[in-house]
Amino acid sequence: MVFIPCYRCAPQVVRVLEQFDAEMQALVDTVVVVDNRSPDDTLDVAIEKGRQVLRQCNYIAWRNVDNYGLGGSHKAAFRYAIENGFDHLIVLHGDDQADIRDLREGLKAKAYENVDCYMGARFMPGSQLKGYSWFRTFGNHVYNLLFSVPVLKRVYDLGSGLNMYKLEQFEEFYYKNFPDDLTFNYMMLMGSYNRKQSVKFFPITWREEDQVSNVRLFRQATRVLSLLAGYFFGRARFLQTEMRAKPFDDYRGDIQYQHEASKVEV
Ligand SMILES: Nc1nc2c(ncn2[C@@H]2O[C@H](COP(=O)(O)OP(=O)(O)O)[C@@H](O)[C@H]2O)c(=O)[nH]1
Ligand SMILES: [Mg+2]
Repeated sequence: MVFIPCYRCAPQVVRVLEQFDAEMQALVDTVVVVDNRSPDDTLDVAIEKGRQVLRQCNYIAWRNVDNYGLGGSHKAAFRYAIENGFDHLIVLHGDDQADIRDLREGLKAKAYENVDCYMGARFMPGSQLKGYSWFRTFGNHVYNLLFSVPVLKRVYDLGSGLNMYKLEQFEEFYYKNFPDDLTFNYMMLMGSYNRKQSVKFFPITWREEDQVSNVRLFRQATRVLSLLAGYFFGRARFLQTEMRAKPFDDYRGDIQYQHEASKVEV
């Protein structure tokens, strides 16, 4: 199952859905657009585009029941995928910074088979950055190194917009208390290393064109440092603490549209 988190990215999600050429659609089973209650027409645009272009795979578009943030959207997608018997979950950001086609060779070669977390990386040999500022690139390298210390493994990205997870490892909802905001990925990665899951990075392309980043850089940078310190000193105990500003009992979406492969009415 491919999960596409979206928040106010109508112009970009159209291009994301266009990334799914016939071969890509055949390589996946179901594409799920998860709209985190965007105030604009992101969901409508995604429904219309998906209806047109995703003919060879199943397609679902839902609106989160509440405003769960990016991390909470992940939780909703993981739970849905597990409840519906999927074996792998691919995360592809809805703002068209990453490209699903960077997974094509990996999917064909089943490179994910003996890996729990197959992570797209923007900062490793073979990665390509287009329009990404030197300042953010530098900052990312520093943070990757800092997070490499407690896990004793080389971290090439703390959370890009293209990742693949083996769901068997995520059936237990141990990540429920992880942050619901954009720092979710950092804790998810620390959690994976802490649980001795196998993590493998692969190089991706990443572009910054008309995307509006919702990351408030310095606020997030300090928040992330405090999470790192928490993990460094607390390890498993820290990972069990409540990291959400506003905890939810469950994470669900209201399906607004769905169709099955090649049963599209036009
Ligand atoms: N900021 C933010 N992004 C969300 C949310 N829900 C889903 N997303 C999506 O998460 C992705 C990453 O967010 P973005 O602001 O681009 O972060 P960045 O790429 O790390 O700078 C985008 O595809 C958003 O559309 C949310 O509640 N807040
Ligand atoms: Mg983005």
